[in-house]
Amino acid sequence: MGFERRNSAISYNGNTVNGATADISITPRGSDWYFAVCAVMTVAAFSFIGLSLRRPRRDRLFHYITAAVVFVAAIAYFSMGSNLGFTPIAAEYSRSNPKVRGTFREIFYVRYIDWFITTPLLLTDLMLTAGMPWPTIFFVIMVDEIMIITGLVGALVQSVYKWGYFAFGCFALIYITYHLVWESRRNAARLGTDVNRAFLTCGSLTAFLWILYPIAWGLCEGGNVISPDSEAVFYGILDLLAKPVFGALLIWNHRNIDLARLGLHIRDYDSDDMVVEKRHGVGNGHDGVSNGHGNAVSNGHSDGVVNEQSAGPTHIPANV
Ligand code: RET
Repeated sequence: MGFERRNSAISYNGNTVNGATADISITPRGSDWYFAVCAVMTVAAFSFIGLSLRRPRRDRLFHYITAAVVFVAAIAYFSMGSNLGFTPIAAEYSRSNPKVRGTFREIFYVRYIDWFITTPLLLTDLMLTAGMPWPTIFFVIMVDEIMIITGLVGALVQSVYKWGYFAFGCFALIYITYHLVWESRRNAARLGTDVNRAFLTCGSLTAFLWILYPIAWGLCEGGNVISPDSEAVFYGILDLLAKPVFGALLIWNHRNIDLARLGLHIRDYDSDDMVVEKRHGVGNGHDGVSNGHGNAVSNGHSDGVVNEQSAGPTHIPANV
């Protein structure tokens, strides 16, 4: 190509791990792509945090959940770009295509660690938007964790039994999809047109994308049909859509939705009547809807200790 390739992560970290050498593995181009996705995730993470600072602390729930998702993804993508976070696994199927010919395929288990942390957060984002009760959210997350772990174990198994794990994972995904497209959708529809629109936008994106993940798995870790570089692109595009794009849509759609309408009653010291009452002699006039700067000063620990005697029904406006 006429220029010196500077990404030497693969030669640096090598393909030999746990006593085996992955001969079906990413090339420097795959590594470049992983690093590029890492960069996008990082920029998205700081953007979501930046946006959160424009809101009062008690309105930042969706910013924080979504920022956590992309921070975790950024680190997973850093690992994969660096040719780390994988183990060589003997491929069940030997292919003649030179791109996937070989004995040991590079299996990135770090992907599943990422998903184990981030998919419950994405489901929380969605199901809180739909105003679902927490026991339902809890159980759907448990099923989600079964899905991710069966995918991981299946990817690490080299015999045909890997498809058994895959099948468990697919059942779990069917259950999750049912909850999103049926139960949560119906619940969101009752909460108003703007909540409904927020849920439909993000929920349908999720339902569509999540179904593509097992297809990618079948072609990559499962069937060894497409190369690790193509695997990087396939999962990479899915992850970009499912995390930063999903997150931006979610945060945008939530801009005018009061969390109380979703059944979320979040209190902040600045808007807590009892605390304001105690403090108001000090003349500290922070209002709950200010930009959040200076909140750190106003939530001194002495304020946090609520004086039982003052816990009467007196309502003093937060912005006295
Ligand atoms: C696996 C294999 C086992 C069967 C199924 C899977 C589904 C995975 C999904 C992953 C979603 C990941 C997301 C990541 C965040 O960005 C584990 C591939 C059904 C749906 C959304």
